[in-house]
Amino acid sequence: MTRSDSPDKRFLADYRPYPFILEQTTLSFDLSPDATRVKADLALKPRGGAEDLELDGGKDLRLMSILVDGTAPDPGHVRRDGECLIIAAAALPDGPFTLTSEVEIDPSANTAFEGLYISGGMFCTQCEAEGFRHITFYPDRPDVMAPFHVTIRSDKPVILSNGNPVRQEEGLAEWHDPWPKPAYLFALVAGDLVAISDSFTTKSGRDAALNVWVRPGDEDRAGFAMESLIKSMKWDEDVYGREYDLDVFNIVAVDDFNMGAMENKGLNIFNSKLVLASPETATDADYERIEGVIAHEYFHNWTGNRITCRDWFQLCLKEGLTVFRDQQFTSDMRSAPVKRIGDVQTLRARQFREDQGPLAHPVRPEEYEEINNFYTATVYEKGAEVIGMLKRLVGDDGYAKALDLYFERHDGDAATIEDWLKVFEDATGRDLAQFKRWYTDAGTPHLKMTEEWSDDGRLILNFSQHTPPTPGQDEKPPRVIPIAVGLIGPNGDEVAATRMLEMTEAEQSFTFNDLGARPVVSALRGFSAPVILERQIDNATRAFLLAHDTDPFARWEAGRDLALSALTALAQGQEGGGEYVDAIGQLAADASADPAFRALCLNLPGEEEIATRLSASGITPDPDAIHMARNGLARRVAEAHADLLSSLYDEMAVSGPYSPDAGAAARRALRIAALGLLNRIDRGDRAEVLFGTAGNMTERMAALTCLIRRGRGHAALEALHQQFGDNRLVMDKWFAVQPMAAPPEDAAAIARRLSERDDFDWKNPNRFRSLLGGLAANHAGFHAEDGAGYDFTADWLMRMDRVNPQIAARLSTAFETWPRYDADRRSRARAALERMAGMEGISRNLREMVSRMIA
Ligand code: 0A1
Ligand code: ZN
Repeated sequence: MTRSDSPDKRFLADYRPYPFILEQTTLSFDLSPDATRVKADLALKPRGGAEDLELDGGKDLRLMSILVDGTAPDPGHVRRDGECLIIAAAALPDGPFTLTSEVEIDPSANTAFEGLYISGGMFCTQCEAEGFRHITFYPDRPDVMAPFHVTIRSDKPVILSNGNPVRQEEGLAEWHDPWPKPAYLFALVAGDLVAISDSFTTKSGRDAALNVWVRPGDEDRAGFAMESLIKSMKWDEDVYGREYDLDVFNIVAVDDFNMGAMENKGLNIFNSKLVLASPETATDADYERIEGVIAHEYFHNWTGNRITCRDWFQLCLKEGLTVFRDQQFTSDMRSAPVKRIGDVQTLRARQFREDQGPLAHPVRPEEYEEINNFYTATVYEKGAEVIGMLKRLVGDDGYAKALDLYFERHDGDAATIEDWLKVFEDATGRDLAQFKRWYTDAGTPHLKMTEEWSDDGRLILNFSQHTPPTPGQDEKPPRVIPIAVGLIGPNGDEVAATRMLEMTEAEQSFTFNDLGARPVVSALRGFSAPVILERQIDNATRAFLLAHDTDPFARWEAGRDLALSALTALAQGQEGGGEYVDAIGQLAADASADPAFRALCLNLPGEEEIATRLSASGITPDPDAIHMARNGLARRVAEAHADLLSSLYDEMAVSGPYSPDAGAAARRALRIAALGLLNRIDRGDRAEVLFGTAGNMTERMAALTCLIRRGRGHAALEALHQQFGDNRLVMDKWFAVQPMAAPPEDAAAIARRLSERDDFDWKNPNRFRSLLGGLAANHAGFHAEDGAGYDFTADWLMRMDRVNPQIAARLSTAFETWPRYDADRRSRARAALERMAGMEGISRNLREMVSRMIA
């Protein structure tokens, strides 16, 4: 694709600095639901020669006036061109000047939740990536940074913006943010809010007031978010030496939010599901996620805000690094091995899936049509993996040195991946030219390993790497792959501790000498690189590793492999599973192992993962066969270990008041894993008792899921609705679990019935995601042979696209695996995609996604 024949695309290669320097941004808001006035004074200075001034501004901005140094320019020098306002160079002075504009906007009509909008009567904003252009005319690009001074008039009692408060009086607030920032970090909130408050003193003695703002009535569910914030602030000082830099840090919870949360400077705005938690309404997973996302947004203050991205192609610069940091934080707060295993599961479920399909793209893409479509698992999660690999290659000290240099050298900058890698090169003396391919080349490498043993005690490991082509990238030169390997002797003792092999060639061998007896190889320990490891290994060896490996990830992986090899065989009508059933029983009985680890091992791989494994080996997955194979194996585990599971279920009950800490959550996780298996043979009796007696949402949701799976969910669903009908977050779970746990053949019909309810408030992103995401999570249901899952999803995506294109585009990824299924399913999925593509007035967001998927 060349640039000239794709005018809708943006290309990394076209980057050019903004021709003006923005020295100061002064904004004044007069808030009103349908006629908000925004006045902007921009202190600008030309960088060099005479250039037209181009400002971004959506068609939804009503321009009331425009002045250059206080005077209206000749109307012939001002024009609007698409999403731009252009002031001709002829109308501008040679030196510094102030551009003043006034616009009117209608927040009440903003259903896309981008820019200034209203949620539950509260004014709030979302400006990343390009929302600010729906607020005022502005150079809306991350490399244009300025200090902001903001005055807001509103009758709302609480009025917030970025930075430090300057003036607060009835009907008016003034905020000043001294740290230069790009427009995407701007935020404003005005509403009837209450705060829970605390404070933090940084290590150099600066006091910061902390507030978590929620709607009145929600205060008692905000405490955990505050605790998480304080832990994050402390951790970033201890581990990265990063201090907070303003007098206040505000967090606001809003009900209508397209994503998880947003790191606006000093004023983080959160989806309320990532703030509000109580034992009765939130699960252990919700608590862990809240802690992690609060940390993530806080960590952005340095990795994202103090150092931002030069352009949106560099998104992984802030996101990959900040995800990496929040993963480190969670490992420190909870169990590091369990966190690592969870992260790998997510990576495989979301990023490997993306990489294997039509939406594959590099961690740093080189072109896009709609940047909001690139907030992906590849940019975020693979971006974090790439940093993990860098750290493994340069070592902990090298990483610490490089990060210190990064903060020192780039504070206040809008930086690039080149800057990032240069810092590592300068701090450690390493050449990272080949490593950079992890950023530029899409696709998941397949890493093949074979062993050669000779009786003189020598073991040779032969590796070869190969990355399948991805859209627009046929050739994949070899990458640097850190492969962590350990060796286990036949008696189960480790005979060689973890060694980091550094593969740089397409094929490469590594030798281990002086070994007494042939060891078992524990490869890719800690998941040292985001690759697909292919090795010849029999089930006995897998079971041996599951019993003896000293690396918890590799140990879990051995069990996973055992399960997957059984499930893929069963799904193809072959025999299998005996070794898995035996080995898993031993592990479940091992009281010395962390309950969370045992729970992870007891949970069978999901149907989606089985399908992915089959298709990676060139086999067309049959969703119904997979569903039956998985059910069958789970039932065999339950039958073989009924007594053990039943005693685990009883023993793991946690007494006393609920605590979301890792220890208690681990016990509940194991208890629930046992329940899920026992549910296959006890007709749902345990689940029914648990649903009625549990005092926490973790166990109640698990019990509810079990009941639905046994066709006994009706009364429990009624009861939950009775109790929590007015709690949006609980009702989101209620909407999600029904299509998710339904028998595949009913899933689409159930989703459709739910979508007809009055309380299916579909314009609320959480509610929409619950229902459509719930169906998409039911693998055999979404991919039902008659196409009902595809049709239902396409119908609603088209409806949503007119209201909120970002959400429609995001959920369209339900279709991203369609090319791997059989011809019938493919033609039904393609028809649904084509129906969407042909929709009149389709948004740029959805159009880009659908056309990439059909291409
Ligand atoms: N930067 C945020 C993610 C985010 C991106 C886009 C949004 O609106 C379109 C909202 C949030 C983060 O990484 O948490
Ligand atoms: Zn982020």
